[in-house]
Amino acid sequence: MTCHMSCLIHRLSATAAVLLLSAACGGSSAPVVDGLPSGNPPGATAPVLTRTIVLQGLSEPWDIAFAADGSMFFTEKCRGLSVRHPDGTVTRLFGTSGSALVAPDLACLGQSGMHGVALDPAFATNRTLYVYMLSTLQTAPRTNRVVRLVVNGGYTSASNRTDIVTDIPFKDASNAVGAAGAHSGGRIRFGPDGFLYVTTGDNHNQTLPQSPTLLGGKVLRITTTGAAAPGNAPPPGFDTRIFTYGHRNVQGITFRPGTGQPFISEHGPNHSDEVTPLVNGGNGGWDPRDRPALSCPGGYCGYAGNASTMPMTDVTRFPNAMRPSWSNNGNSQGMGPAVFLVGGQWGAWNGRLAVGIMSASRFMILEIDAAGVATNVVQASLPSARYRALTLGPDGNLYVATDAGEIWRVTPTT
Ligand SMILES: [Ca+2]
Repeated sequence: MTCHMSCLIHRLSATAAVLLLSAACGGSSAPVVDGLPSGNPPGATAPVLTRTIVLQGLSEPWDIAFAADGSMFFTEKCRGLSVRHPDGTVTRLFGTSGSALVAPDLACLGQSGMHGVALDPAFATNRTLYVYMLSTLQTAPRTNRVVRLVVNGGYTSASNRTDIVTDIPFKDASNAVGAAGAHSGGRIRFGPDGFLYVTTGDNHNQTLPQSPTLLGGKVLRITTTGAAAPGNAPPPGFDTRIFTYGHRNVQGITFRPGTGQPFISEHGPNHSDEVTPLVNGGNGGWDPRDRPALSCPGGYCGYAGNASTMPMTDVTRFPNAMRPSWSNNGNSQGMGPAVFLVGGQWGAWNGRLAVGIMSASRFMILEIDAAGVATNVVQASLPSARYRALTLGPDGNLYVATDAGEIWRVTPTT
């Protein structure tokens, strides 16, 4: 399944078409100086992108993480965690049979399975990393977990498995609104504060997003042992691992250069995908509980209304809800991962937010002002694909995983 970098190269124009600004933006499209540390030089232009297929023939790759030496970890939803060595060979480290360390409890059902992967900030010395996975260790109901592992110096074995979060809800059975396994979230990333952020989903369960104690529909912020990060400020009575709540199915989390503020990307139902800057203790305003004005199969109203009657950010019920930077102009197009682009090699896109769209199969670049509002949204000229993972490599390039089983290297030149 390994494809050397020379096997397929497409040189693509990044000339981008300006799309409609979101109704949620309401701002001007004037350039904004947003205090990014590297700044964009006057006259910076959008980069030209060169796409190289790094791996192909994978089984639903879900996330990517790099060590500083260029070793590339990646997950496959139904197989587990592997690493691509700098010479291009691949070792299966943790997961189903054939992995160096087998996880007999790894389950794969619907949208769920092995999802996010993140390396410890001290990986170079402690060789520790983390994955998010569906586990059968708790049989009724099964749960999503965050699992900590240690990888040996040669990247050929994994050991010291410790499950640091074991109680993230999972949709164990189909119901009136969809299949089992839906809405598990699953992106994990270390923030610049050194804590691990874990995104979860609502499981098609009406009670989860606003629940103070159940961890679905949340962003967690935890230590490397799974404890609540000091400083988390959810409302009184909440599980203190909760950083923000009131989410639907958070697929991406990334940290703004210069400020460190986390931004998430989130699926909408039949409307309104959202990018949202997070505030510690904040409510994302998603509340799919039953209500008299709507007919809601199974009590889950998430699909029953529209952007007015079942908003992704319900400012009527929750006046202080965190406002999105951008919503998908009233549509849901399957918003997937997001990452801030960093470095002068990105030209005018340095500091902008890249967002992968899955069902609409496109790749978006958002310029976001100092207040967190998207002021300019363009579509990059990359091929149509279901963009599942976006990760910056230590080489300054962007790495992309697609549901078609490929991992791309996207190299910018200006
Ligand atoms: Ca929201």
